[in-house]
Amino acid sequence: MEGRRKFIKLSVLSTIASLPLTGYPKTPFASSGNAPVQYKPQVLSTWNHGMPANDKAWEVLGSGGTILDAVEQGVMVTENDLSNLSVGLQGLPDREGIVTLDASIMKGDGSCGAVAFVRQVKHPISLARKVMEKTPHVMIVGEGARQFALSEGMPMEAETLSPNAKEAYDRWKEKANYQPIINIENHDTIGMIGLDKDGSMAGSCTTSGLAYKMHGRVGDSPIIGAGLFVDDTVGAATATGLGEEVIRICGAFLIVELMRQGRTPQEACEEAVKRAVAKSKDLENTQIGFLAMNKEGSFGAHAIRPGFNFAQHHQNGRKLIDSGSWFK
Ligand code: SD4
Repeated sequence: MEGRRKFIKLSVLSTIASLPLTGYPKTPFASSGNAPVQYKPQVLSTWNHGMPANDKAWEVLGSGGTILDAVEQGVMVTENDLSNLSVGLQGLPDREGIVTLDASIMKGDGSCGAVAFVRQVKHPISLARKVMEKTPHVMIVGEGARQFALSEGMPMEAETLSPNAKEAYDRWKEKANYQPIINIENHDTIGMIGLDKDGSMAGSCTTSGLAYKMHGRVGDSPIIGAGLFVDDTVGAATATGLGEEVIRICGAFLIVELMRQGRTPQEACEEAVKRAVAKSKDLENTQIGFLAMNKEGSFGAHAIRPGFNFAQHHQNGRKLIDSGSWFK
């Protein structure tokens, strides 16, 4: 069991491809202890690909959309991005060469929906929203989720790997051993959390999950409380990185509960990272990044190791910010 777990960690960490670097302004993150900065409305997203996703979310908010519309349509940009190998149908497949997607969406009033282990669905985030709005359930998985998407007339795609994913998968199949690349940078799950001018919050999280995972593996991203949690009486949090380690500590829920008890978003993210570090079975090969915002519009982020960043959009601008980390 331990061997298999390690294999999965090593295989994903070794095979994630980079997005092209862009010319976004970069800002080192002010860690806890600094005076809190607050923005309302505000949209935050994980990684570089959060910049175009935030742009879309902002546009949706500006044209009268709700914060839920904004976080859905924002991450759809990433789901559509053919250069992205970790979100959407163009992402890296599992060990059998099959792309399976996970996504969740949540409103600050506790409404939520999720899909996991779903194939062929172009926009899993929209399917998660349909689960939330059109069914009595929170999560639908696998073939049932695919059937639901078909019955809703959602866009579907044939099950062929994108050229980039196929090339990476073919390369992966040639080797039995992988060297981990510990410093995961700019190429991961997108988690987005947003706050509108009236204080309503929503979040979304969508991913193709760990590359070369076992068929049927589900990560933290579609699990409410692990990869995403939103309570607009307190705040919102999302996670990226090795899902098994996030699920173990109920990462996003933990951060929101810590904020409820009075921690700042930054302090809450740092505490969650500490918990993950304490529980980790293989710290040297693990990366997790957390991103949080409270209902006042203060924000925070923290990761196990350097390399995690997040995109921020508010009325005074848009930027990419480097997160602090437990390992320096
Ligand atoms: C998962 N947290 O499936 C997601 C994917 C990710 O680095 O963020 N991978 O575990």
